[in-house]
Amino acid sequence: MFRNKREFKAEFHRRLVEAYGCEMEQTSPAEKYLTLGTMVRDYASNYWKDTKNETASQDLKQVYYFSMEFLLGRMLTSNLKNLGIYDIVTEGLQELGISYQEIADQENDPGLGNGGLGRLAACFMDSAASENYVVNGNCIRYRAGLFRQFINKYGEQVEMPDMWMRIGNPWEIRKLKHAVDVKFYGQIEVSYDENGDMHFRHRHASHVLAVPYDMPMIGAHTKTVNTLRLWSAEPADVAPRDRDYRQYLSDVEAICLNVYPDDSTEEGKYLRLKQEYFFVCAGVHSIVETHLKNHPSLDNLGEKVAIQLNDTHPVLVIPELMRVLMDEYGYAWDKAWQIVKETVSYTNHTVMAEALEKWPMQYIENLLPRIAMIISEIDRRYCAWAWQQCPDDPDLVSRTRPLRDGTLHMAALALIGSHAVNGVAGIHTEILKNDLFRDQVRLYPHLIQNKTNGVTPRRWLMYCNPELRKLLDDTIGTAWEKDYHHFEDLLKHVDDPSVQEAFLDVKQVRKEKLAAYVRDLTGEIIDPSSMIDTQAKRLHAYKRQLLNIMQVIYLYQRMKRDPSFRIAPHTYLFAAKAASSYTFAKSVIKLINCVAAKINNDPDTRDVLKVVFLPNYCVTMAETLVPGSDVSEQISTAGKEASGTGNMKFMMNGAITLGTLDGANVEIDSLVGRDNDVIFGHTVEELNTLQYHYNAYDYYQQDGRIHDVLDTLINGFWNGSADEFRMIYDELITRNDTYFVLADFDAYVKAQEEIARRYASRNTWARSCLVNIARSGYFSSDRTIEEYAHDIWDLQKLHF
Ligand code: NTF
Repeated sequence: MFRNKREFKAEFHRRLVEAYGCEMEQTSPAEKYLTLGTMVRDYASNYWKDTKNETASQDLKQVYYFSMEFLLGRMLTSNLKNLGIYDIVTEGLQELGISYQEIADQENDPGLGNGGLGRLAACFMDSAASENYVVNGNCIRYRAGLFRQFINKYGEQVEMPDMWMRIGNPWEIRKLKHAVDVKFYGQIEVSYDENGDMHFRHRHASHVLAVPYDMPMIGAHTKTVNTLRLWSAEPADVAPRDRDYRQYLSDVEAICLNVYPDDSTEEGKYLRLKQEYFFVCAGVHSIVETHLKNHPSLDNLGEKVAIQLNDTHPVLVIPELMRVLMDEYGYAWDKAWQIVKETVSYTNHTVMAEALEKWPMQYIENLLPRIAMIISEIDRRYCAWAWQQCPDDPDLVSRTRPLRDGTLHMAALALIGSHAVNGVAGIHTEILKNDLFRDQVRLYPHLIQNKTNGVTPRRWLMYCNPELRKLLDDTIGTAWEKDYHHFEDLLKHVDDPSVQEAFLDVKQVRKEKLAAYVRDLTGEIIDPSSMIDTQAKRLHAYKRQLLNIMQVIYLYQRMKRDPSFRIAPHTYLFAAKAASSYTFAKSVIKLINCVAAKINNDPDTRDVLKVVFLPNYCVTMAETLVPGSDVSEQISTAGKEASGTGNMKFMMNGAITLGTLDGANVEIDSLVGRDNDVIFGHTVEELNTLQYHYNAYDYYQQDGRIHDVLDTLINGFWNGSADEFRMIYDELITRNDTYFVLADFDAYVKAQEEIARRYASRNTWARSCLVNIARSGYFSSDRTIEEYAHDIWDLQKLHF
């Protein structure tokens, strides 16, 4: 492997010519990217091998993080910087007359997720490797990603396939030797041996071959390289039984075609269940295979392996591991159950009722007959046990058992089969304990714990905002880069005017970069000296992008009506994908775009008010959007956003949170104090009372601002059609405003006024931003991973 710039240049040149059979100058940027990516992967391969060997020789416990999503973002820069070879490579390329940026821009974001849950998994992979914990990912290799979002001339979202691997994926390695046979459908034949023991044979199954592709997860400034294993479905070498051959091929193909386009509602699709079992079965098989290479039996599996279930999507790990232990390795039920519970733990990421997965048992009986038998037995044993625990509350059993009215409740199964369950922010965990899983807390008082989410400060500060990194290095030294506690060293400097000025300069540079990005992407010109206020996250009613755009409409109407009223220049940026079947969310996107089209073209207001919707929000966009924003919109209905992680990224880059007391905003608020954020709106407790007497129509009647804003939704003001946004109007008025948008409107307008007031005093504003950065160390995913390792996984670090 290359050790310096000279060797890098020679090797890069040699590899390009050998791979493409032409002069280096004739290769395309994509070919250069693939070559460079492959070189970097190979560079990491020695460390990768060492990590595997050392894990085995130190007989270390390792974690498998099962997640349907890993929203990695581009890997090239992150890998180069984590490996410490960024300078060698970029300078080497420059000497060869090649632009690094042009090469880096060839990389597509891997289409392996939806939103927060998948991005969290990616931050965890970075932190675990960087902290020398052996944590491997287990996921699906989706070929067409989620979707690429495009906005048409009517302002509507259009979905296009995200063929992210079209140019190839240099990071992955196909590992055919570890392929796994996964069985669906068929029947279970039961027989008894001479001892009376039962045996189960899966007959007439439809076989699918799960082929793993491994991606290295490279730690920063360490030799630890973990594995993200992506499973790909291929036709098996077994004749399909009783089914049409071409149908079989297309059924297999469908399994890894795309990510379910929804991170908050469960569509209940059969294919989704197939995906879930597919990657669970393959993942469990490879864990067992690896374990048995180094240990004589599976008796100590729970001591050497931890399996983390990222939400309920992989919960079939519980019955699948039972199946393997009993049917393939002859364990009795009780011993197998003990091993499963020791091994498995579960993270809940949402309390939204529609997002809590439920499956008709009939689907499972049909698709996974042996798994269905095991689930029924788990349910039967659970009922018998729980009945004895709480004889005073006979209904408790029926409220908490996994099988209710022929439906499998995945969260209930996860709770029973795990030794630890966690929420993702303080308030969320309290809601789990006091509300969603209240009954289970009676049965297992110590089961539920909190692990507040985090984000990796490498991708989300050091690499995406080098200007801020330099300011921190110059001000407090570099200790914060390796130890998140040292972010707080900045507190000593927040009152220093020269640091404040330097921060404002950094922000200005980042805002100019963002403005250029917005112009290239949308053609819109935004003013980099205006206050840039950003809401970037999936589009969902509870996140209330609607409240945000309503406030914009209100400002516009007020300025139109009263020429003496003018705001300081504001730019409102939105970026959000809506699930393809989520009509309401798509309607909000259209509203934002229609509002933007009108306001941005109005000479009366366009110098002070600008609205831009940025299409196709993704990790790469966030890397420019977050550092360039002044205000971080975190305005979900209290109690609905489990944590949020965008809030942490904005904070880390010196944006001020404008938010409700929801998710991790609560912790941000207690860390920075009310002088350094703007909090508004009803609290969870207040909403718990208000819900019984809430009447949205009263707000419409009594608040002229709300009245005027809502009327534009049904009078054709935005695009000439009176019915275009009636659905939104009806949700607020006829359906009584499920997410209390109108109840929080007044407070939100005042909060916007407050933040504008603060923004006007540049030095106090800068001071607040610095306090936010200083306090953001707590939200490093290095801290979160330490807590999982200590409290849930009982995991030791790898020593090199
Ligand atoms: C999301 N959940 C939550 O909605 C976010 O608040 C949270 O920050 C992330 O998880 C990460 O914990 C989901 O995506 C899902 F799928 F559970 F709905």
